[in-house]
Amino acid sequence: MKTFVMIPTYNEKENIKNLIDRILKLRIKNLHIVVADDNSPDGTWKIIQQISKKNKNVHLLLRKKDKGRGSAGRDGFIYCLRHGAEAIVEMDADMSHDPKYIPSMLEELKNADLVLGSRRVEGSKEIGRSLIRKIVTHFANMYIRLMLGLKVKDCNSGFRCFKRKVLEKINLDKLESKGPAIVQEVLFKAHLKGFKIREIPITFVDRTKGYSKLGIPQLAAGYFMVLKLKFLKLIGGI
Ligand SMILES: Nc1nc2c(ncn2[C@@H]2O[C@H](COP(=O)(O)OP(=O)(O)OP(=O)(O)O)[C@@H](O)[C@H]2O)c(=O)[nH]1
Ligand SMILES: [Mg+2]
Repeated sequence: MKTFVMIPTYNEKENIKNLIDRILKLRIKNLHIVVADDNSPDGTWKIIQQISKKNKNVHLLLRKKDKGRGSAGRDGFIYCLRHGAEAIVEMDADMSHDPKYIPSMLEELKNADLVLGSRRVEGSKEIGRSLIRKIVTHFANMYIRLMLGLKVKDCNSGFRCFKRKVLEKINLDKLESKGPAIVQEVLFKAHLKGFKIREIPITFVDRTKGYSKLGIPQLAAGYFMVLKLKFLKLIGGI
């Protein structure tokens, strides 16, 4: 099965090489990696470019316009579909998502259309997160589940594995979120299309290198986007 791992990056020079090495070490057959980098000022893209020169399965998608976690994710997904991906794994570059779970996610894809690496099912763990951050995530998760009528336990997981047909069906060109709310938007749209979603437990480790791009403005924009999605659904806009 042709599999693409899609990683959005912004200023991840301390993490990206290590992450790519660890994914390649899994030696998964027919695996490609595409990194959607927004022309990071720290030169992350140069590192990816160098690796891609030596390894034809590593691809750099260098984006210079329409920056943001959301549009980078969208373009990354479009790249995967155009290059014939049958399964697509989405993950962060900051080492919070351990590549060791990729084989189990791909295995679970036999029983589902979308598999989430979840922090909220039996066997999940979170390491290194402050209490305040855990509380914020807990309430964000409750709010999203309630507003969007989602059944899954971890609505905020950016570590997940899609069958090609899920990304084909959700109309990537029409995604609203320019920022990190794309994670919830894609999940919501997959849910509305009736795809089967399953969660597998992961141990999530807070980033130790580089810095988080998720601040209060991004969180607020995310809450607003959830409201907007609910409204669009009510008026039949999605
Ligand atoms: N291309 C692109 N990638 C981004 C952008 N913002 C964040 N990312 C990447 O998206 C992933 C998640 O971003 P993080 O900053 O770790 O945010 P988070 O995981 O939601 O929040 P933390 O839990 O605090 O780390 C990382 O791989 C980032 O490098 C952006 O504007 N453009
Ligand atoms: Mg992170």
